[in-house]
Amino acid sequence: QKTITVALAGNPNAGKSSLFNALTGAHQRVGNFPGVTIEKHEGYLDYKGYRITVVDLPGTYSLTPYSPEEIVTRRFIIDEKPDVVVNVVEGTNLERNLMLTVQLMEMEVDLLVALNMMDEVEEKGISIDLDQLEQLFGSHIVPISARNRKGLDELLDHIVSVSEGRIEIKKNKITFSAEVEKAIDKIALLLAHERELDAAANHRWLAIKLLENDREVYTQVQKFPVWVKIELALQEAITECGILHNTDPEALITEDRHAFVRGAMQECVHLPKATRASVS
Ligand code: GDP
Ligand code: K
Repeated sequence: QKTITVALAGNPNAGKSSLFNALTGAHQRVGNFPGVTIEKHEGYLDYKGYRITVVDLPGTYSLTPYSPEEIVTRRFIIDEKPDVVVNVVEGTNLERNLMLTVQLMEMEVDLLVALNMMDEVEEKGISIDLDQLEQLFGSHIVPISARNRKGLDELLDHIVSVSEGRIEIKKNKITFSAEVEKAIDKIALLLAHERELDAAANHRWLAIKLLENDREVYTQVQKFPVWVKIELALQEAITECGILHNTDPEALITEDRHAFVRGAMQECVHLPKATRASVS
């Protein structure tokens, strides 16, 4: 039987467990992620000739290594290489949720966005320009309501299409500030020439993480001969960002992500016009 592995990622309360339950029903088991006490919920369903395994990753706001949830999430994505990552996003709380979407985008995975709580989005009269949002994020966006089991077949069809390569995920990249981009390019190139690094490693992502002072990635890369040169490039980036922006690369990267998300919100999301109070 053909198989597809799907990982669900999203902010706490985005509706991941609801979606997980709606998809896998009784076919679930609970284990642990390696090395941590975080529960791993795994289940499966059979759909159009595929056995689709669904792993519910812990809820996270970010992909920094500052909480076990975040470490588990990104390790799973990097090490287990799920065929599709479904980012469950709360449609009524898009701005905060899209900050994680951006970071998943940076991992250059095959990403689908399940825009959840569409019932509430409609009830509140929020309009979301899905086409434009897809353009900006380079991922397909599937509106769903996990609690009402709406849009699930569309989501599953998308999952199958992505895994069969019939839907192309554009893997858009955010453009960070010029000094950060320069440093990313330099460090990524150094990493590309490091023979000791795993051939499948994502150089751009590692470079971004190093500029963010990511201690996990630091530990990983520090043992390579190329580290001396990377350290110089990092120092140079810190100096330049200090002179030009009065801040460090880490803060600049976060600001740039926020700016990207805010721009997307302005372009794509329209809150209802204030309705006149009824006189009843
Ligand atoms: P998780 O933390 O991401 O696993 O989120 P849950 O699945 O526990 O959902 C968080 C809350 O949102 C719960 O109260 C759910 O009942 C509710 N919820 C989930 N999906 C939907 C939906 O499509 N529409 C609405 N209105 N509520 C939802
Ligand atoms: K929950």
